[in-house]
Amino acid sequence: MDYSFSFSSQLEQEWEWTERYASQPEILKYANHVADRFDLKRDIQFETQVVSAAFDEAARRWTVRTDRGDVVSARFCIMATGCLSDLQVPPFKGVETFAGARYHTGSWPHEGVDFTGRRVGIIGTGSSAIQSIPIIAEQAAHLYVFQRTPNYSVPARNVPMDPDYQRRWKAQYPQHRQDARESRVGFVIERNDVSALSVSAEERKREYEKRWQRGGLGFAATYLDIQISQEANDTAAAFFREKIHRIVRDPAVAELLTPKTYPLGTKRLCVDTGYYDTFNRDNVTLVDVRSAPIEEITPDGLRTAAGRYTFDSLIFATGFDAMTGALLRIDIRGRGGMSLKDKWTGGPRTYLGLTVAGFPNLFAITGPGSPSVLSNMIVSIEQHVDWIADCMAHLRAQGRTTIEATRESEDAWVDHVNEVGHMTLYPKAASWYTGANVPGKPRVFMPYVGGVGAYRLKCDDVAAKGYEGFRLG
Ligand code: NA7
Repeated sequence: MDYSFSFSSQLEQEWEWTERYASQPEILKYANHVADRFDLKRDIQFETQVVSAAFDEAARRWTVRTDRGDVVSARFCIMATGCLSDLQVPPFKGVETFAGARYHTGSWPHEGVDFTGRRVGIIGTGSSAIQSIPIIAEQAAHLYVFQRTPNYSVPARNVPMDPDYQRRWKAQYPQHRQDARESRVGFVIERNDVSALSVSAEERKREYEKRWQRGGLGFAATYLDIQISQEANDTAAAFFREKIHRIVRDPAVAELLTPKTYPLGTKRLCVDTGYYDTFNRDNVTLVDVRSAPIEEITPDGLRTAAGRYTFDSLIFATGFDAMTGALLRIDIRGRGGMSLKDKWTGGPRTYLGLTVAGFPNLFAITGPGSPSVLSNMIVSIEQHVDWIADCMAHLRAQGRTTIEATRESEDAWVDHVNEVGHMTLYPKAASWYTGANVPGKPRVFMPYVGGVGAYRLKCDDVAAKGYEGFRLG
């Protein structure tokens, strides 16, 4: 109910969700429904990759080129390229030699894959792996899970949608949407505005248990200081350790599955259905590739520093070049032919996560420096879409042709994003939030952690002040 578009009340009322967490086919059906209902497909060119976008200073327009040879001239260029769309496959030696079927969780065949009777290897244990592993394990003859870093995962407690719940939500949709927009993360979760350290150990355990039973991402909001105090965070981590050891029968496997090297929530908290329990199956082997890294992919499997594993299907659940990857794959050039790649060699720099100094009339939807991946993406996407549309209308009404962030406002925003990020525990994890998962990527905490509601107020305030921090031309 929360993870859906809010721009049309008819759409909200007519669409029926069938589960607490809709699965991929249902989300795809929803996306297609939205596109058809609002007749969007006539404006979409599919199967096309944009290869470059260059700002023509004389014409004050963008020239966009595609891999199909299209050349498009446009006043504005809006990058809606996604934060998690540029697949990441680590440069393992021998990857091309693997003779069996290869998959990446981020580009899964739409018709599905049946692993019945197959021996399968999966590299990675992030959200995508954690959601896939229990399903693949039920089919496969054997599943090898190659884990470098264990993750914290909360049960999803997915259930069929309760019709009464859906009816109640629909009756109060405007209020729910308003609450989401003003919230910290773009959806309303029960928050405790007290420190984890201000209550007794018994009370903490009761509260953690309540959230564990309820399921879902709200766990990280159990106490005010879980994301900012290591000591508070340790209490939540200890709760997880106990849970994992209770679920997983083999204590050595349980220990391997227990995160130890980063605070809870500083890598994206995962949500699963039967993940830890899957490691009690006879046909599942957890392989620690932290102590013995993968050395080579071979035609029939892979070799680590400690042993050989043979399988006939290989799944990369190795994530994405997050937040900047899709943008930088396009040759984007602003004033004076400056490339975005050069400008961002030390990490992304934006004003409000929406715009870049030196790149007039270029907007990024949920760009680095905005709440983006730390929020309900749809709420954040809609906020950016509305802000950009209002901005374009304002320029037209004022007879202006360009808008461009000033260097000073960009510098100040980058400093602010850093300052707030470093008030939290997030930078302690080698996560994709900081670019740590991509070899050679600069280590910068990219999303804005100041909160969806506060960020919206800031963006609205900038607009109300006649686009403060921008130069209008
Ligand atoms: P993630 O969360 O980036 O997970 C990728 C996983 O792949 C993670 O466990 C990585 O371990 C692992 N990985 C990456 N490179 C290697 C190498 N070289 N060797 C071994 N293991 C490796 O991607 P997901 O697709 O699961 O989720 C992305 C987001 O989508 C998620 O956060 C949600 O917001 C939705 P590492 O932790 O780096 O040691």
